[in-house]
Amino acid sequence: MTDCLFCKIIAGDIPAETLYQDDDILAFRDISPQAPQHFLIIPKKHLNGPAAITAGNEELFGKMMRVGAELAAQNGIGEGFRVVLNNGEQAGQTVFHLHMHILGGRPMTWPPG
Ligand code: IU
Repeated sequence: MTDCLFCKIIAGDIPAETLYQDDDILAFRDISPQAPQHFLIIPKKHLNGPAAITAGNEELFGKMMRVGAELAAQNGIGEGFRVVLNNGEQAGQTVFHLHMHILGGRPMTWPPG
């Protein structure tokens, strides 16, 4: 999508600190970290959000989670990290390209705000 900020990151038109990429996914540090470690895993194919995961693309979601957990371990938070997926404005989604937040490096509280 031409007006999608994360598609522009994938295309290299907007800079990001990349942690990992392959043909399917890209991982990069969040520009406004909410914890000492905060990065995002996104599919290279544009999907609006978690609700766009279907039986036809669920393997992609599994890969996002596997790579997210591996990156958590590589960045020293493998024993304690939070996974966040916001779907829709009411849930706090601001970028409408599916992304998995991985956060860690500080104590987390529950429930989230
Ligand atoms: P949300 O789940 O849609 O609220 O999260 C979007 C995240 O994308 C948010 O944490 C932003 O800081 C982050 N982000 C980014 O890392 N780089 C960018 O260029 C833009 C947003 I725009």
